Amino acid sequence: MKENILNQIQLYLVTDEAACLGRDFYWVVEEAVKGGVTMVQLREKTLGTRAFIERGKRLKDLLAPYHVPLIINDRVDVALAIDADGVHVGQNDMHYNMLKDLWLPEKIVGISAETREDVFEAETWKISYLAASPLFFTASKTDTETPWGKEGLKWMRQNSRHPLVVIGGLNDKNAAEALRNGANGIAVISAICSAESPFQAATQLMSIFNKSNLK
Ligand code: TZP
Ligand code: MG
Repeated sequence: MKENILNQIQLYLVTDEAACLGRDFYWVVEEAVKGGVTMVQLREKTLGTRAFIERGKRLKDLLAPYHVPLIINDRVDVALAIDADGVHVGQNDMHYNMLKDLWLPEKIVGISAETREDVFEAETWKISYLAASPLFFTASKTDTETPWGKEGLKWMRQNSRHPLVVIGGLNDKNAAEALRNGANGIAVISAICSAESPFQAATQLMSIFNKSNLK
C-alpha cells in the first residue's frame, strides 16, 4: 500500500497507550481513524517483541478496512514480521544505509531529523518523509534535541526535498501555522490519544488541514 504519500501523512496518529488515559487502545485508534486520521504509527517503548508483534497484527487488521497505512516505530524486525506498510526510525535506530537493504523499496520509510546535519544527510536517501522532531517542546517525549520551532521548520522546508511531517506539541491551535510554514503532515500523540473524544479531535485537526489546503 503506497498510494500518495502526501495524502497519507496528512494527519498522522502516533500511538501511546499511556496517553489514552485508561481507555481501550484499539477503541481510541479506531475512533481517530473514523475522525479522519490518514496514517497510524505503532510506537511501543516497553512491550516485548512477541507482544509488539501481536499488537501490530491486531492493529493492521483494524486499519485494513479503512485503507489507513500502519507504520511501525523503531523496530524494523517487527515491521517485517507483520508486513507493515512502513517503518519509522530515529537517529538512534537502524541506520538508513542498513535499512534500505532489508526493507522493500515500495514501502513507506520515515526518518526523524533532530538536527540540521540529519536533514543534510537524508537528502540523498530514498525516503517517504522526514519528520521535524520535535517541532515544539512536548511532555510526551523529553529525550530530544532542541525543538525546531517555526524558524527551524522554515529552514527545513528550504533545505529538504522530502515531504515533511511535524511532531511534538502539535494541536488544533498551532497546526495551521505549521502547515503554512512548510509542513505537509501533522503527527500527534496527546492531541488525539488524550482528547475526550479522539473522533472529534481528529475531525477538528483534519478540518484545519482541509482549510489550509484550500488557501
Ligand atoms: N517524537 C518527537 S516528539 C514526539 C515524538 C514521538 C511526541 C509527540 O507527542 P505529542 O503529545 O503529540 O506532543
Ligand atoms: Mg526511534
